[in-house]
Amino acid sequence: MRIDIVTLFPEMFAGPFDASIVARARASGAVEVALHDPRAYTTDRHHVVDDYAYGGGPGMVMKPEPLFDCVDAVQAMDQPPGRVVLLTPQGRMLTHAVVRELAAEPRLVVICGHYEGVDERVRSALADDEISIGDYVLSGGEPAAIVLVDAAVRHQPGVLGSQASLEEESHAQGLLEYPQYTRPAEYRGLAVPEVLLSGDHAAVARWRRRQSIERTAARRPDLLARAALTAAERWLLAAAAGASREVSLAEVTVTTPDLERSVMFYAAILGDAGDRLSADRHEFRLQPLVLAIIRSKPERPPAVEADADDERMTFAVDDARAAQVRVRAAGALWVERRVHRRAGARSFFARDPDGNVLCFAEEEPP
Ligand code: 6GU
Repeated sequence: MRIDIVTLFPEMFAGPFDASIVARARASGAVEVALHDPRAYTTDRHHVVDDYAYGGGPGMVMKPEPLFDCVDAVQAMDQPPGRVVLLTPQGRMLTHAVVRELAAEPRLVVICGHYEGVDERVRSALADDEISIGDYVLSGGEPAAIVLVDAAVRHQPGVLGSQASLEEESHAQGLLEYPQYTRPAEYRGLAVPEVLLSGDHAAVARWRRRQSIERTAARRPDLLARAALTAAERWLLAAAAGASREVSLAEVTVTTPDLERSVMFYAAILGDAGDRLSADRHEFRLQPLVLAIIRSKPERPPAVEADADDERMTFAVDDARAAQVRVRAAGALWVERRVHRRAGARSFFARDPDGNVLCFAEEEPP
C-alpha cells in the first residue's frame, strides 16, 4: 500500500518511521510512505499557509489553496488516486474496524490539520474521510498520522511474523487480549498461572478466552456489547455480575387497533384510569410492572384466535368470583363460565376485546 502524508512538519516523522515494524515494512516494500509539504505548493513570496478566520476569533486557519494544490499534485504522482483522509479531532474515531478498512485501501493521502483548523472547503470538497484518534486535542495531525500508519502497516500481508498475531491481538475479536507470560516461571515470588505450564492446549485456550472476557468486562464494558460472545459466555458474565437475580419483568404490552376500547376494558378491570402517554400509548402502572396499551398499525392483522394454552397475561385478584363479575362487566369478549380450582388457587380465563387470553387467579394461600 502507498501512504502519502501532507504535512507542514515532515521532520516530525523521521524517528517513528525509521524504527521497528514500520521501518521493516517500508524496507520490504509492504508499504511505501511519502511526505509532502503544502508550503512547497504556495505561490506567494512568503509561502503563507494560514490566515485569519473570517468572522473573527482566535487562532489561524489553514488556507485551502496550498492543500488542494498539494493533494492534486500528490494524486498525479501515482495510480490509483488515494482515498483522502483529513486528520481532525472532529473525525470518526480510529477503531480496529476503521484501521482494517483504511489498511485495505491500495493508497491513502493523509492530510495533517493544524492551527485552529483547516478551511471548511478542504473538509467538504477535498477530503473523502475524516479521522480522529481520540477525544482530546493535539496541536496537529502529525502524531495521529504516525498512529494511523503504524496501525495500518500491521495489516499489510507479510509485515507481522504470523497472521495469527494479528487475529489474537487486543480488539481483533472485540475483546482485550489475555495476559501474557514468558520465562522465568516464577519471578520475585510471582508465579505464572499453572495452566500455561500444563501443556494442555485446550485448557490454555479456555483460560485465555475467559481472561479476555473477564478483562474486557472489568476494563472496557463498552466493548462487550459488540463482542462476539456465545450465549453461554454472555450468560456466565451476567450471572457473575449478579444480573440474573436483579432482572425482573418490567412491562407487558397489549397491542390493539382500537386503543379506546382496550383502555376502557383494562381501566374497568384494574379500577384505575391509567395515564395517556401519547396518542398511541396508554399505561397502567401496576408496581413494579407497567401494562402498556399500544395502538397497532392498521395494516397489522388483528389478534389471532387463541386458546388457553397461548401466551397469556395473569392477573392476581383477591376474589376470583368478584373479579369474574367485573371482567364480564368490563366488556370481555368471552369469560369462562366457572371459576376453577387449579393448583390450589381459584382462577378463570377471559379474553380482552382484541381476543388476548387473560387469566385471573387468586394468590395461592400461604
Ligand atoms: Cl487527528 N488531530 C488533532 N489535531 N487532534 C486530535 C486528533 C487529530 N485526534 C484526536 N485529537
